[in-house]
Amino acid sequence: MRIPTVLSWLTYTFSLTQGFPFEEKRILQVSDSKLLTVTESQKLSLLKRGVRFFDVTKQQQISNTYISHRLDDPVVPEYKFPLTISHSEEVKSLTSEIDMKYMYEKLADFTSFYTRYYKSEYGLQAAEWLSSQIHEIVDVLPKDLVTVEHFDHHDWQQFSILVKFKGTTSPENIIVIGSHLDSINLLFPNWLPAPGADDNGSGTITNLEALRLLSEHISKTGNALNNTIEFHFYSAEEAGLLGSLDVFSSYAALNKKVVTMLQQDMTGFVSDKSKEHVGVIVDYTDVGLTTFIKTVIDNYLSIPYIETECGYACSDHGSATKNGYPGAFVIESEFKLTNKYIHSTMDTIDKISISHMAEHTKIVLGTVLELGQWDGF
Ligand SMILES: *[C@@H]1O[C@H](CO)[C@@H](O)[C@H](O)[C@H]1NC(C)=O
Ligand SMILES: CC(=O)N[C@H]1CO[C@H](CO)[C@@H](O)[C@@H]1O
Ligand SMILES: [Zn+2]
Repeated sequence: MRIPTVLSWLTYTFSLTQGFPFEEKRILQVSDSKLLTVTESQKLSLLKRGVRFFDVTKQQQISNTYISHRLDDPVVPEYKFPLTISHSEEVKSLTSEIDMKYMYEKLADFTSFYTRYYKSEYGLQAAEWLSSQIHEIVDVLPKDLVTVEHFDHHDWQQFSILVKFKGTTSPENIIVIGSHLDSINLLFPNWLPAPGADDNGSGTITNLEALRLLSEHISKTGNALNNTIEFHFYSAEEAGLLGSLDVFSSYAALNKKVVTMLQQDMTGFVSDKSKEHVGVIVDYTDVGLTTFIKTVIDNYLSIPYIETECGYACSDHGSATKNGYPGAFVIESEFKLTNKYIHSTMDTIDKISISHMAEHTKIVLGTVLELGQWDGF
């Protein structure tokens, strides 16, 4: 007897229930070799069941004019990453300035939006608020050192935000630090609140604090780093990584050379303080880059890491990989111990450990300063 896989069962179920006839069809990639065509409401029920995917509707529509069902993703080049750290003093002096009070206040503000759902007016307002915070941080720097760009997605209003520090000697090498700014309430995304403190407000604020300290560092030295550093805050992650897919497919079309993409998503929940650790994701991530990230954790954090897996298309680093760029992801803990309140009204700030988020900020600062000055790409 052939045991049906979950996916063939899902495909079968969807062939029976066609959804509302007027609903827009979406094309979802649920594994390396499998596409599904579903309606918006079917897409939501998949999310509710915890199925993760890339929503490749836009990419498929573009590529279908050339080839049908393009599933062959570009191969990720094997870049050389440092095996040891070499900027210890610089990194430690910056991480000693991490300001947990600032992080708490910003997370409180960010989670006070009713929802950050990408199709809602609140979601747009949250993006605008974040953009104003970023401007406050970087506007003190000379204009030629940094730019802030609103990446317009055309099909929905909430934009992604790209902050770019152009490299001094090798600007073509791009190091991306990512997080997503949207949140979702899976029960009724259009109606119910979604504070999204951990998912994924925590990742956004973790990166905002790293951005603040990097800007201070650059302002002191008067120079950007050798390689380009970009902080990306993506719209619409919760709807099938729509925002980051849009950004990285446009980078690939422009032949940009992204040498690192490090994602921060869910950085603030600690289930057992006596065994506090971070979770290094080892499935669907780049081996060389992930090995380097472990070196950063060993050297700069006060807690250890545990290797863990999060499945196909589990966060925005997947969009980088899908476009031929090395991706890595560090989450708040071993996957089975992560926050169970996400995607609901209960994902609130009282369950968040700011000092744990600060540990994640150290990962970002270590990565940025070490790789920003690495000449091996
Ligand atoms: C990196 O930048 C520093 C400071 O601008 C410069 O002195 C150094 O030569 C650069 N390194 C490389 C490999 O270009
Ligand atoms: C991958 C991961 O654990 N990230 C969290 C934030 O968003 C994604 C998408 O909803 C979820 O899988 C996680 O809850
Ligand atoms: Zn989520």
